[in-house]
Formats: sequence, C-alpha cells, structure tokens
Amino acid sequence: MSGSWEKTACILCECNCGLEVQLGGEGGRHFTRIRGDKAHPASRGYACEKAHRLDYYQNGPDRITSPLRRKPDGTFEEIDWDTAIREVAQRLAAVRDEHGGAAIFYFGGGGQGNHLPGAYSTATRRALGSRYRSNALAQEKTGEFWVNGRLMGTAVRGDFEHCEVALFIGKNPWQSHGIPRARVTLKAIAKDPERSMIVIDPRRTETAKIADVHLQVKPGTDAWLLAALGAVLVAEDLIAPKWLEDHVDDYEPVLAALREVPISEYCERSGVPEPLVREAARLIGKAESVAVFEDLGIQMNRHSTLSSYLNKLLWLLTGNFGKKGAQYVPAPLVNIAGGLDKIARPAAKDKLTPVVGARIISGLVPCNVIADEILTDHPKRYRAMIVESANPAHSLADSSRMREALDSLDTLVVIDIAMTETARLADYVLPTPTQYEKAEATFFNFEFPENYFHLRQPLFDPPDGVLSEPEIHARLCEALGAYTEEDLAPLHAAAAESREAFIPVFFGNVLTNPKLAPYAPVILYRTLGPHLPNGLQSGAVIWGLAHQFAAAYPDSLRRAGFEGKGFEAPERLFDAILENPSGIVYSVDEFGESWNRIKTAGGKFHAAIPELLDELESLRTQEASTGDPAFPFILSAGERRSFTANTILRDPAWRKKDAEGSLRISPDDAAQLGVTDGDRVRLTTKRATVEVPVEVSGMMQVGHVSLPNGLGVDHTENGGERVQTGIAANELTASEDRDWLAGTPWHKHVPARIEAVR
Ligand SMILES: Nc1nc2c(c(=O)[nH]1)N[C@H]1C(S)=C(S)[C@@H](COP(=O)(O)OP(=O)(O)OC[C@H]3O[C@@H](n4cnc5c(=O)[nH]c(N)nc54)[C@H](O)[C@@H]3O)O[C@H]1N2
Ligand SMILES: Nc1nc2c(c(=O)[nH]1)N[C@H]1C(S)=C(S)[C@@H](COP(=O)(O)OP(=O)(O)OC[C@H]3O[C@@H](n4cnc5c(=O)[nH]c(N)nc54)[C@H](O)[C@@H]3O)O[C@H]1N2
Ligand code: SF4
Ligand SMILES: [Mo]
Repeated sequence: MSGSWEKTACILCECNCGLEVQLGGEGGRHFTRIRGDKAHPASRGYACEKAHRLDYYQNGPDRITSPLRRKPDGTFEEIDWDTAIREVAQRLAAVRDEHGGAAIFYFGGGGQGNHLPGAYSTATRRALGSRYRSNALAQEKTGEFWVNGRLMGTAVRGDFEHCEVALFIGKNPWQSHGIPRARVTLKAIAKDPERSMIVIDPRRTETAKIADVHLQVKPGTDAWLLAALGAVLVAEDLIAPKWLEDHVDDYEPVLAALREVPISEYCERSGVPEPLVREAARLIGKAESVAVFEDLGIQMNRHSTLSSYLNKLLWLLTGNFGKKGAQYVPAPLVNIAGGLDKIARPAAKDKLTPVVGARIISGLVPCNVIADEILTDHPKRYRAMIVESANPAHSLADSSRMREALDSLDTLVVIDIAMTETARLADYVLPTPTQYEKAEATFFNFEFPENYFHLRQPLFDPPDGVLSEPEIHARLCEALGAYTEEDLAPLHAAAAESREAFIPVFFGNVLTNPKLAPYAPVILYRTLGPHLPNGLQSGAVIWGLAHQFAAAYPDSLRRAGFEGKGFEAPERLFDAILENPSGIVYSVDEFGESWNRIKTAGGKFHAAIPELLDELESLRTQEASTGDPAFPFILSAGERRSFTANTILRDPAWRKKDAEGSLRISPDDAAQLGVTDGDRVRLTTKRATVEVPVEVSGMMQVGHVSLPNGLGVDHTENGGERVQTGIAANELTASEDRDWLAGTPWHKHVPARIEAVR
C-alpha cells in the first residue's frame, strides 16, 4: 500500500532539491520513502543519493528538547523557556551596557537549507546593538565577493545549462553540486560534441574524468596557471577588443600585466603542460559562451583572492557576460552577498574588525580572525556570542584555538537542534525544531533567467520543549524591551481583518518608525504570522521580502506572471509562495538584463584592481612550492564526497560507505610508505597529529592527500557513551594560514607529513 506523498526539500547542499516524502515508522515520525519532486521548478525530480538518507537528520542523535544552562561544574541543567529567555536577555544586555553592543558577536544564521533564522536574528542583533557578525561564507566566498565588488559591484554566476564551454576551478560539481541537477547538466555537456568542459583540479575528480580538458594543477599553484591562461588569451589574440572597448574601463593595465607573464615558466610552475594550457585558452577564447564556477579548491587556498580575480579576467577579457551561456546577475529575493555595490565605489573604504583590523566583506568578519578578536585583552574584544545553526567549534580553522576562544567568552548562546561541539561550550543552549518540523526556506536563489523560491511546509509536529528560531528571537526582543504590546495592537487588529488592511498599518507604523523598523521581521512573525495557513507562521518575514523584491525588480516579477497595480503584484507573489508546496518561479529575466545590474558608477566593468595586479607581479619571485622538508605532503582538509554534508548529520551510520572517512593518497605515495587500502597512517601538520585509514586512489597526484569534510563529529550511543567517528579536519588547520586580503583560510593547502602505523 502506498501512503501519501508530502512536499519538502533536501537540506544537505545549496541546491535544496525539491523532494516528495512519505512519513511513517515509529510514531509516524520517520521518512519511509523519499524521491525527487518533479513539480519543483529547479530540480524537476532530481535528487542525489544523499537525500535518501535524510531520516538520519530528522531522527538524529543528541537532539536537545529543553533549554540548557551550564552549571559551575561544566555540566548542563534543564531550565524552562521563561528562565532561559530572561537570563539570556539579561546576560547579553549586561555585556551591552558595560562594553557596548559591539562586544556581542553573532555567528551563523543558517546552514544549507534554513535561512529564516538569519532573517529573524537581525531583530535580536539590533535590540542588542550588536555590530559584528560572520558565517561560513567568510571562509569561502568573501574573496570572490570582494573581487566582484571591485569589478562590477554585484555577484555573478555562470549559465551552465546553456554554455558552450564550462570551466570549473577547484570545484567538483559531480559530488558537491552547486548547480541545479548537476550530474544531468554535466553529462549533457560531456556528451555534446559542440560543447566542452575544462576542469582545474589537482585531483582527477569525477568531474575531471568526464571533462574534455583536465588541467591537473599542482596543489596551490592556481595563481600561476590562471595567469598563464590569461596571458595566452592576450598573446594569441583571443580576447574581445571591441567588447572591452564598449564595456570595460581601464583594461589596458590588465592587458599590460598579462603581456609580462612568462607563459612557459608559469605553466611549468603549475605543473600543467603548456600545450594543454594553450588548448584550454583557445577553447575559452573561441567559444560562443563560457560559464565559470570557482569554488573551495581555490577559495580555501593560497592566493585565493588573486585566483578569484584571475579567473574572472578570463571571462571578462573574452566578453562572456550578459548573454546566454555566460555570466549573469541573478535577481535574489534576499541578497546574501550584500554591500558589493559599496566596494565598487572608488573612494569607499573597507570596514575593519575592531581588534586586528581585518577587512569586513559583505558585512562578514573573516572566520580565521574570530579567535584573535576574542583571545586578547583589547578593550574592543568580542565578549559574548550567539551561534545559530552553525558549528564553529568544528567548522572553523584551528579547532583547539577556537574552543579556547569560545570557552573564554563571558556568554555563549547556541541555538541548534542537537548537542554539537559548539553547543557543548555554551552557557545556554536553546533547542529548535528540525527543518522538517517548521516552515523553512533557502535564500540560495541564484538561478537565471528563471529564479526560484521555495517556502517549505512543516511535516512533523516538533517535540515538546523546543521553540522555532523566530519565536526565540521574538521572545528575546520582547525581553529586551524592543517593542510593547501597545506597539503591536494596531497591527494585530489589521492582520485579523485582512492583508490588504495590514499593508498600510505595517508600512505606516513600523517601516517608517525608526523605533520599530529594526524589529520588522519579528513584528511580522508576531502579527501577520498567526494568520498564515499551513503552519507557515515562520514565513511571515517573506511577506516583507516579497514587497521589497517587487519594488526592486518589478519587471522580473511581472515576467514571472505577478502583475497588478500598487501592492497587488507582491501580494500575489506572497500568495503563490504560501500556496505552492513545491516552490515557484518568482523572477524571469531576459539574458541582457544583467547589464542593468552592474553597480559601478558608469555602468562599466572596472578591470584593473591595483592591489591584485601588485600581487600578480609578486608571483614572479614567489616559490611555487611551499616546500618545507618537514612537511612534504599537501593535505586538502575537507573534500566533498558522496556521503559528506558538513556537520548537518551526526550519526555516522548515515554514510553508506567509508564510514570513517579515509585519507586519499596516490598509488605511488602509498607504495613508498608501504601502505594499502585500510592501513592506518599517522598524519601530522604543524597543529596536530591524527591517525587515519588510507584509501589508495588514482584520483590523487603524488604529494597530495585529501580528507573528507564534516567527519569527526561525535554522537551518543545507546549506552550513553560518546563516540567520535573520523577526523575533524580543523584539528589540523591553523588560523594564521589565510589570505592577506580577504582572510579566507587555506584549508585545501595544509603542509603535512605521513608515516605508516606499524
Ligand atoms: N557531498 C557534499 N556536497 C556538498 C557539501 C558537502 O558537505 N558534501 N557541502 C556544500 C558546501 S557548504 C560547499 S561550500 C560546496 C563546496 O564544493 P566544492 O568546492 O566543489 O568542494 P570541495 O571538495 O571542498 O573542493 C573542490 C575541489 O577542490 C580541489 N582542490 C584542492 N586543492 C586544490 C588546488 O590547489 N587547486 C584547485 N584548483 N583545486 C584544488 C579538490 O581536489 C576538490 O576536488 O559543496 C556543497 N556540496
Ligand atoms: N577544514 C575545512 N573546514 C571547513 C570546510 C572545508 O572544506 N574544510 N568547509 C567550510 C564550509 S564551505 C562550510 S559551509 C562550513 C559549514 O560549517 P557551519 O556553517 O558551521 O555549519 P554546519 O556544519 O553546516 O552546521 C550546521 C549546524 O546547524 C544545525 N542545524 C541543523 N538544522 C537546524 C535548524 O533547523 N536550526 C538550527 N538552529 N540549527 C540547525 C546542525 O545541528 C549543525 O550544528 O564548514 C566549513 N569548514
Ligand atoms: S545533497 Fe544537494 S544535490 Fe543532493 S539531493 Fe540534496 S540538495 Fe540535491
Ligand atoms: Mo560552504
């Protein structure tokens, strides 16, 4: 007998594929069947193997179902919610009153599939006067954001569905996805003789194996390789001079710099044969369209901001923007890469962190300096922290130092579903429903020309004792005296009448009232939320976002079929969001629309970035190899594999194979060490030594080894014993190893030593 299918989405990577699920099992609290949802506008029935294991998330170990308070002896006691909210508010307010709100740091706001907490937490941050925040993007994307800001003041993505040439740099989309229906798209490109795929990766990845050209770069030498690629474009006249003339300011200094690049020497330094580099450059230079995706392989590596710049020059110099199959600027419902328009302004100064003066990009403090901002007697240090839907004690570089920093805070508040490595260090742990027990949504909405949004409906009742993030933030704001019942009374009355009646009251009483405007998200949750159908109270903030979107992108919205006078279009959009459990298309663009979204003063690209042209010049005299004889290997710490998903799932049984997460090593290196599959080796970096089994893999080149991401979390077994499975990559990484400009970590480039364990 087949049960009924409910709609939801996968929460394990940024694609958030639509799913259909059946519920059952003990208490009806399990996923019994899971399949891709054909009605989801982006994934259209696609789902990878990981989605089928989501019951390990929904019924994961170490779930917390009561607020917890740390006792002086370090153990936790359960407290009721009124006590928890009152004490958290009091303790954070005390820090604010004594040291200023800037001493209260906020980390997280969402993982791969839950971005509503970030939207609501802005209210709590404002109520506390908190000024500094960060999340995982500040250890991956901020260098790229900064380059995008300088070049054009906005973020771009590549159109892989239509491109003639696909270029993946330090990105293995076969495993990590990142584009809708990744494997379908990759196979389509691989199969089509008119299209080609170029992969830059030191490993022969699943993606590299089906590519036309694999530039198997030596680990950490992408800057030389990308410089050589750009130089070939210039030397062989493969650039688009007329396009540059029309659309780009100051490209001459860039061409001049690339003319100086010693192509043969840089190819040799990067370990890639020059004929192959030239072949790749010609494919790029001659194609109708090129789409580019740079990811962690360069973003968590030496020269990461420079490498972001150099790869963007490849598409910029060849005119691959604003047309089908090339780079585009999507219309986001929420701009998670905000502030790039400011970076584009020539006179704009970057904001800096209060203690070490690190650059804050898109509002985010570099993850690698957070511990430095805490472990100091500097008067402006961060003294309290709220961590929400993140696990920085595990996910940030230098775990032991990070633990020390978190432990030294006056107050640490963690909002999570489970007892994580970070929660264990908290003064208060506030438990929330899982993403299948409440309404949730992702703001990773980057598609084009059609863009999608999916507000998911809850599937299970939450257990007693947990509160959703919007409820937590509303209660914290109320405990901090952000607004009163009197402030809300007219909104409650209007919301009870109709949304039409609510609009003028909300705009008049809240948005234009500086006292209340900062708390708009939680006010919406409190007043409009209770009137929303299908358990979607937590979606109230989306109503505000729908109105913002309509004001910013009226044509995109109209083309998506949401029309009408005044507030009609956004209201229809919001209705559609509430009524479509598979998600909707909210934005439709024409390919040329991207041109209107460039945020530089004159609407042209700014090609010359002096800071990075200087760094490019410095490559001449830098060593390509970091070459410390004590550490002859390069470890990439955190590879995406078939069964890894950050630390979203804590039960190791969710992994169908390689439960422990092996260290991948080349056949030659394995032979040299005298080890074979499953043998254990001792792996040492300047930070730590661990023992790990090896997997001998033809994917690896000599001298390069690779550990999976997301391993090394622990869970409680039935007997109450804590079991840790695999290596936590960041026990091995060092926070000082980071990009000079963006502060992004070098997780993929950790010098290491290996000895066989006899
Ligand atoms: N299965 C799975 N998928 C995921 C996730 C997951 O946990 N598991 N996480 C999601 C998240 S949060 C993210 S940010 C994305 C990340 O997605 P990716 O960036 O694609 O993932 P990684 O495997 O970390 O790194 C990509 C590649 O960088 C290569 N690399 C290492 N060193 C170098 C180098 O020196 N140069 C170059 N060019 N490449 C190098 C590695 O060999 C690897 O193949 O994946 C998302 N998707
Ligand atoms: N060495 C190394 N380190 C890395 C990486 C690497 O490649 N190498 N990759 C980095 C990257 S790209 C990323 S994105 C980060 C990810 O690192 P983080 O951003 O710290 O996040 P996650 O590991 O995804 O942890 C998500 C947390 O959210 C909790 N959670 C799940 N659902 C909910 C919910 O509904 N509400 C709340 N409040 N919590 C919930 C989970 O229990 C978990 O504790 O890791 C980074 N760290
Ligand atoms: S892990 Fe990513 S690609 Fe796989 S089903 Fe989930 S959202 Fe889709
Ligand atoms: Mo990530």
